[in-house]
Amino acid sequence: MTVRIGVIGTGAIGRDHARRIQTVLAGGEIVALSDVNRASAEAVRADIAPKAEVFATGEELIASASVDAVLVTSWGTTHEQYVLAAIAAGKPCFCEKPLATTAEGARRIVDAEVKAGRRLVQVGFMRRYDAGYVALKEAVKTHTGAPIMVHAAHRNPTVPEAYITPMAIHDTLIHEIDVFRWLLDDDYVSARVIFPRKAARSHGRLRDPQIVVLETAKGVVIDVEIFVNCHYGYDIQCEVVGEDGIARLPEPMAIQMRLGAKLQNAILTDWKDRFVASYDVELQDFLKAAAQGTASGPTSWDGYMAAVTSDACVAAQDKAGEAVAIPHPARPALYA
Ligand code: NAI
Ligand code: ISE
Repeated sequence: MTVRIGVIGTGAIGRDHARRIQTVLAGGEIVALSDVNRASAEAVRADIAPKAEVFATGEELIASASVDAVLVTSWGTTHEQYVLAAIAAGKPCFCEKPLATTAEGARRIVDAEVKAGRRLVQVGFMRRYDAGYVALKEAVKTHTGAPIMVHAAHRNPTVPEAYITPMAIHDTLIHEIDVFRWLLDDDYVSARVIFPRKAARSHGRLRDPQIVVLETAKGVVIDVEIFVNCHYGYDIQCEVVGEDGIARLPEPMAIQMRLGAKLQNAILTDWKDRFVASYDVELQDFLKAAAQGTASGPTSWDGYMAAVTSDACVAAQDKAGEAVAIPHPARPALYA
């Protein structure tokens, strides 16, 4: 079966996901596009999916009988309305992170899906599909002994002017929030945020870099440096310290060169290249489940728990290093 897909939000990642569904993956076809900037949807149709219909609104796209499943790749603040509409229409929905920019919004999605009685939502936490993180999880499970600490860094070379201090949490750290919960099979109990001096390349509404310290229910302490004006490249680092040893996330493959009296390894600059393989695998997983009228992979519950943690981290940004407690709501049976 070919799953007929509609894409809402045809910017950087919407366009890239449309490309992979049209040209890389099996079992899906882009039949519908929508963007508040109609010209962007038209451009994706022209370049990638010439047979697709362009809809004036995301809601019309979701309601269309020609659409079986939906990709929500618009700005984070707009995800909730489209995911709720897809659930109401009974259509599988892949939603880019964050599921919603607040825990309240993510909870409404959980409640709607629970009411629908079946999984319809996959959240775009692609790191769970990354070969490096999968190998790291296996190494932690079988070799390092029980984890004690995690040291991590999430560095972007630059971000747009519209990217402001809380986005370092719900747009960027959200990946670490989800992947460490999965990697450690644990939940968070508190968050602290520490600000070093502001980097010169940052702008007025962005305090960058920042260090987030998360503590888990099992007592693991995780420190994550978020530095989104690091200038030199797109760099994701992670080291798990266990009772018996240490495991590190592998570096992306790069040819090592001896040139001009230097030993060199190129560093990537774009998230699109760093996680290209994991985006392919996560969306193939989505297409497979959508063909059965359901969803798999990271759940709305995972999206909600990430949002609960992210709310606490945003609150902690104003607490001068003080810890903010992270609640543990009861998990509905649908996500057992
Ligand atoms: P972008 O700004 O390049 O594209 C977003 C598009 O959504 C724009 O074309 C915009 O006009 C459109 N849009 C905004 N509001 C809309 C609405 N109400 N209805 C329809 N269209 C709307 O942003 P980008 O980088 O593509 O990010 C989109 C989403 O994907 C964000 O939630 C972001 O966090 C997520 N993302 C995830 C990544 C990952 O690694 N998993 C990487 C990059 C983005
Ligand atoms: C972007 O939206 C992503 O999701 C990237 O993976 C992340 O590294 C970046 O910081 C976000 O802005």
